[in-house]
Amino acid sequence: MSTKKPQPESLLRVILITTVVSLALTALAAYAAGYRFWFPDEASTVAPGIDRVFNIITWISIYFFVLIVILLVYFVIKYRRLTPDMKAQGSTTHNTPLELTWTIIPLILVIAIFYAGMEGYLNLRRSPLGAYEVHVQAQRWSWNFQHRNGLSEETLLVPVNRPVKLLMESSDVLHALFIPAFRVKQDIVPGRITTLWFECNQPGKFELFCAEYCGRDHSQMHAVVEALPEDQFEAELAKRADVIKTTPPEAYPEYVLKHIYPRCSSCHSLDGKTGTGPTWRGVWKDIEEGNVVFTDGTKLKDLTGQGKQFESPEDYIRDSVLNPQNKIVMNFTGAMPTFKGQLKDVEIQAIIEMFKHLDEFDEKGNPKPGTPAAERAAKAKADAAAAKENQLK
Ligand code: HEC
Ligand SMILES: [Cu+2]
Repeated sequence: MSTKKPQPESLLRVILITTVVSLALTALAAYAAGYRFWFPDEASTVAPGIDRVFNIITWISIYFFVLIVILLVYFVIKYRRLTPDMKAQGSTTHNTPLELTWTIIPLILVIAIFYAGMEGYLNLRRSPLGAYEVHVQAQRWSWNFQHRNGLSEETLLVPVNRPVKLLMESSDVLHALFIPAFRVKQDIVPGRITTLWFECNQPGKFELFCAEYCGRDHSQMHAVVEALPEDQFEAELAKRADVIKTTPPEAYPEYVLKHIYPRCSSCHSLDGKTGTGPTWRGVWKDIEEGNVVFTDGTKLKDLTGQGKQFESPEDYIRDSVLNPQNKIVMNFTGAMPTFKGQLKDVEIQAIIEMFKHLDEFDEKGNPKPGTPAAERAAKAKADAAAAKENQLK
């Protein structure tokens, strides 16, 4: 049997045909898959550009994958060993046009990809002048977003069609703020302020994650970005900053469970289960009676009273929130971050009220039937419905 040495011309023809076939296959797949089928909404000004670069790189990779696999299979079959005594043949060692082609085309491609990537990167690093600034505090395991008017929340309220700049700090370990719909992500490093900017282009609610997965509960650091049209944004900002002021003291427990507890919930449960921190179920009784024991063997009872470390049980709660490292509860570690500078005096007041009335709420933080809290909730619901009715008229 005569074994022909492959001719460079026939090889070139095969490669050319395969190239065209795989290009056609890739184009067909790209068309069938639809544009950005694997992504959430493009809700920021930079999102379309980032998706474009991502898609181009992905489809180039898919194209070369198809091309190489087809050629590979073709060559494996065509040049297989036909008989046991068949000898391996010498192959073409050099083909200048072919080598130039596979050097120059990829070179052009990677330069284009680098240019597109660098342009997008530089744009993301430099925030536009006059951006609306929000201070972000990341800590184990929650977010706090602080606005200039004093509003401090675990939801990130932002205006639509206006650049927003986040000034981000961490109270403890590395975190990373990631808003998939905006296609932005930035590490937060303890001891320095990192920044991130975006311009949201549509009203709505978007997910915010911590993308730093080296630690226990970064995956629990969910938050929501709420984007409002500029005119509504200012009004809502003012309204929310004042909610605690307009909340009557008897409604403090539900205020805390709704607005402050999300910042504590990753460590403190309401259902009696021990987490990173002690559960809050029934804890007021222990605090009031001084039955809390600390790691150094001291008992709260012996530390509470006039002139002692804690003036009163209430003072112990206040101190636990502001100086959590002061006294560590037995069987726990000093994992709690301080909330100094984040919670106003009135909010700490409210937290103390919440502890005292927690038995009126179930393990989800909803008022139990028949309690004053349930009556207030029913009344608030009726008021809201009436207000809506009025608005419709
Ligand atoms: C990262 C986890 C974590 C978060 C978040 C957290 N705590 Fe704690 N907390 C702890 C741990 C651990 C302890 C027990 C050790 C200690 O005494 O510091 C504790 C203890 C306390 C105590 C004393 C309880 C007792 O049984 O004596 C209070 C009060 C408290 N936390 C309130 C809060 C409030 C209010 C928030 C939210 C605004 C909060 N904590 C957020 C971890 C956390
Ligand atoms: Cu984190």
